Amino acid sequence: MTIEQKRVVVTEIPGPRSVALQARKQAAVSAGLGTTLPIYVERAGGGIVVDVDGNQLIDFGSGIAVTTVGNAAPRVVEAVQAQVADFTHTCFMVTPYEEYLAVCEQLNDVTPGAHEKRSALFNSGAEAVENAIKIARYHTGRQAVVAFDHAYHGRTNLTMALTAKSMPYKHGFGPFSGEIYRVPMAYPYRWPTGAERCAEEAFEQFTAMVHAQIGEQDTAAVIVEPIQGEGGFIVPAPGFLAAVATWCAEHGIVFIADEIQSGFCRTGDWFASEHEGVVPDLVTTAKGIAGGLPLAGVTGRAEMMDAVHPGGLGGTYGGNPVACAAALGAIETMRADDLCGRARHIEAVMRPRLEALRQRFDVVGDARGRGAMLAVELVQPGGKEPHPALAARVSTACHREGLITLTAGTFGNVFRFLPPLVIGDDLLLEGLDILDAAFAASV
Ligand code: PLZ
Repeated sequence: MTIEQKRVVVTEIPGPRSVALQARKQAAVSAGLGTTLPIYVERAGGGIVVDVDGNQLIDFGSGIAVTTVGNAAPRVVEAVQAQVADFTHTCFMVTPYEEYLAVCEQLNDVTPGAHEKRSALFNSGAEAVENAIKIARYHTGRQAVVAFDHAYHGRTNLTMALTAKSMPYKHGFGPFSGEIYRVPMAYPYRWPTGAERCAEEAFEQFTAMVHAQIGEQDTAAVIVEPIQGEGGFIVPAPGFLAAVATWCAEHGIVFIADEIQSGFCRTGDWFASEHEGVVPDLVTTAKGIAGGLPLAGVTGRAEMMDAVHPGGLGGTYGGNPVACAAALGAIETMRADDLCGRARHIEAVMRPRLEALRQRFDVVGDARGRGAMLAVELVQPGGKEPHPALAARVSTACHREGLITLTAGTFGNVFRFLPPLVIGDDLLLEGLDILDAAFAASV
């Protein structure tokens, strides 16, 4: 069923039905699961999410960068319906099926680099990251893994160790997996000596720390998000990623790009690494890959991916046939509808408006990102002290008007935008108007 691409607010947000469901949630669901915006969803498509009270909200979140092709995207629906009627599971490790192969072929094709590649499929981003680390350790025979400040890689034990932020991700959940080391990120806006010096100095610190604290010969992998997601949409200073990747290659260290949030057309390229001219050894993918069905992948150099003994990788559900069918429908949509081009168009529409916000309000310290992965960082007046309270106020104001927005950042002070790439310009502009008004009312 197609949904009219129009914002409609008919009750307070959340409305009475959503409020009742949220009360049921409290009685039935672990309190450990938070809610950004407690409207309960009935249907969604294009740039609109319809709730149980009949409100139609503009979607600037895509379920955290997942519904890149839109919710219930036609090619995804068609592929899933056909597959679910044929068979739903056999376990790829027991009796395999072609859809899994086709997704791996697509991943080998669309990820950066023309070298020989192999892929393996999993269920979630965190599981893909876990497996990328397993493969890197196996291939190198080394143990240490280097991650960056502001990194987010997941909520499982190993990926919590890789994730930088304590609250809410790590607090109380230790002890964490060993042999994980953290180095500073080349974060231009907050680099102590200024953005100009950021790439060079961050690279110097990175090499010095790995050399002194771990030893290159003991380092299995460096893992990095080419644009950091949960950590605040931090775009590393230009040249930094390429320098790290080159240095890793010189020392036999596996360079892993975590493209789980930034991949699949989100930043205007198939993968964010491309913009920096970086060819990672291993790439982790999830989120946008399958239009909302749970699927994740590790793709990389054949000699690394094939190093592991048969049976060393796997899982009951990894590469489930229905999720694979969805991925094939989603990837076809990205190609046929040039969603990378759409992401660049969204940037062309949104960036000037975010830049205008920065000019107008001194509490908007930075406007950044790429493609349809954009953000503003909010700070206290007259300085750079993070301003999470303002981010919360602007969020609430947007939500009340029927605009789904997300925050992010180590300090909770980043307002991020991840619209589905199929959103229409009119909804995009209306969302930006709501944002403007929310800032004007909240600052
Ligand atoms: N790597 C770069 O962005 C997931 C987390 C939401 P999973 N980000 C959204 C939350 O609060 O749990 C993510 C990511 C990057 C890994 C992951 C983990 O992916 O599919 O959530 O396991």
